Amino acid sequence: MFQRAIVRPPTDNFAEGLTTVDLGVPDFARALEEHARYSEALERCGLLVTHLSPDPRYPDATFVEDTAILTPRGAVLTRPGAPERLGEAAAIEPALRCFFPGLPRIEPPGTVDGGDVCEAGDHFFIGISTRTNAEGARQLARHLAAWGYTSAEVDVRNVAGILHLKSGIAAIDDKRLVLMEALAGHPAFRGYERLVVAPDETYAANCVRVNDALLVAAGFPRFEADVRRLGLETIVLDMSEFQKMDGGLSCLSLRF
Ligand code: CIR
Repeated sequence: MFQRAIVRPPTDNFAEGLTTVDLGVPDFARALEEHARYSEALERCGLLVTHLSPDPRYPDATFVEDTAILTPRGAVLTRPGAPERLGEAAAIEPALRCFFPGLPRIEPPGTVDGGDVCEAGDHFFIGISTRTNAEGARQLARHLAAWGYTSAEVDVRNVAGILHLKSGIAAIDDKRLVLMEALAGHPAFRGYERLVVAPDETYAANCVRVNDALLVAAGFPRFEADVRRLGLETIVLDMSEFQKMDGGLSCLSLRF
């Protein structure tokens, strides 16, 4: 069960962040509104939410998930793979140290974005992407192993249409995974119950299990219907403005 979350609302220069998609310029007022609804949803799931100040030095800083890996046994400060985002780890470090006094970090030349790390119970999938390199993945795996967790690497560099591993997968729990079609047959996911997302709904694969609920993005009716059949509370959230900046539901919070 999660008890807390950390979020950081977007800044008014949010549209200057990185993006690979061609969905238009995000509307700042609407992004703020969507972020507020998202934070409320976390509260509805029983979490105490820490709201950090918007940080105009980093237009992508609202995607706090990329800056740390939080587990019940310890946390690791990442080293984001995009040079423009490197400073975000130091920016969030003091807030994280309040909760995780021992906070090892990914050291150069390693890079890790939290969006590449998917926790499924005591096992972690670590994506190798344009943001997370092999050295970063190895360092993270060592920290996780020291805490008794296992991990497996999943190379997503040749998977079209996703920025991070978690753009294409999510763990509902330690036995059930949501997977984009292109990753459904990957050997790392053998043995799991798989909910496969149709290619035209791939964005929906980035859903987030928070206690008894699953947060899903609005606008993906087939995925939503499949999720409702799982019997979990389903909270549907508008993510239009964050999607324009390559962001999904998981990236907007750190949960622990
Ligand atoms: C970026 O390109 O880094 C941001 N615009 C989006 C980051 C999304 N983060 C995530 O999926 N964990």
